[in-house]
Amino acid sequence: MFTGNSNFVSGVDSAFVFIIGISTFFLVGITAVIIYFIYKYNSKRHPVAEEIEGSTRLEIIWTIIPTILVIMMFYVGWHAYAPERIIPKEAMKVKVTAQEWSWRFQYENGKIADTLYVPANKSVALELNSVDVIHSLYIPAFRLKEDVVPGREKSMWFIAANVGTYDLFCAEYCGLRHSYMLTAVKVVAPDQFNAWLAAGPVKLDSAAAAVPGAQGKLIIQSKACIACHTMDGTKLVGPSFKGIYGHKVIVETNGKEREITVDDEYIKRSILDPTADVVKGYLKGQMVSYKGQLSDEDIKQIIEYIKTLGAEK
Ligand code: HEC
Ligand SMILES: [Cu+2]
Repeated sequence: MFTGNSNFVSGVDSAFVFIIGISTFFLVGITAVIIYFIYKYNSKRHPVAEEIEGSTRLEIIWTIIPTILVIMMFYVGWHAYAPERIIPKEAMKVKVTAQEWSWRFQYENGKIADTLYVPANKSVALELNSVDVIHSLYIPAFRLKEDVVPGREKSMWFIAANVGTYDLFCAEYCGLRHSYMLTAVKVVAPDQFNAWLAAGPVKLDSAAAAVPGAQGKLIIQSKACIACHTMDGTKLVGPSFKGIYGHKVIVETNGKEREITVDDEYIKRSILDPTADVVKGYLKGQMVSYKGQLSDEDIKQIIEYIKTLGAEK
């Protein structure tokens, strides 16, 4: 259908090569003339300065030729970039939420993932939202980059040509863990994509699922909880899950501090209503509710997993 990994690659690459080509030609040409003049008009050879008249012919040439070249560069660039603004109506919509410091992709059926799954050879439109600062969604292999600005509706689209995995990351320095905003676009065959979309959160086969907490770990990874929570005791945006189960934690409830023990009910409340009990030392409102995105069964699995994460804090 087209060369390169997306429908925009050949246009953007041609514009790039064209402009770099012209620039290189002039860089080499002008440098050569400078060196030649340094030699030719050296003061030893030309001790007396000489006055020269202007040359109308030369001036016309060096005005017209660069003007034509600049217009050609504009045309090549326009031709490559203008189609990025025309989003096809039939494109599959994915809502993208950027947040310090993760990406969330939500599909029309409500499925949420931290990796952008797309079918090959189908137009995909990304609706870009930021809940905090300015981020920038960059997929180098597709030659696509667009700022994600809070309070502004922005979008981008593409057709991925080849099955494969490509980097997707934030290209706008957005704070301390900006570099954590690295994930992938997974381009898969259309029937494989439909199967993925129809399936709920990823399920393990029975042998792997028998390991305590295995399913919960997968959910925590696929729902991007790990953008803010670690399993090894390191604090990120939120507290680490290591050793919290069965231990006491100081939370603020309705403005009052109280001590509670982490149990099933507390974890469930933390996930569905994160602002009810805010862990001391962390900011209220950083974590958003996962109501409607996680089933009771998912939450049970997450709790099973947290239980396996060591006892010491
Ligand atoms: C944007 C960052 C962010 C994401 C994403 C996030 N959380 Fe949180 N989480 C926090 C913060 C901040 C706190 C502490 C403040 C509070 O209690 O609201 C917290 C608190 C918690 C607590 C209570 C921990 C304790 O030590 O008492 C649990 C349990 C929890 N989160 C689970 C989850 C799960 C499960 C997910 C994914 C489905 C998730 N979080 C996604 C930021 C996040
Ligand atoms: Cu960012």
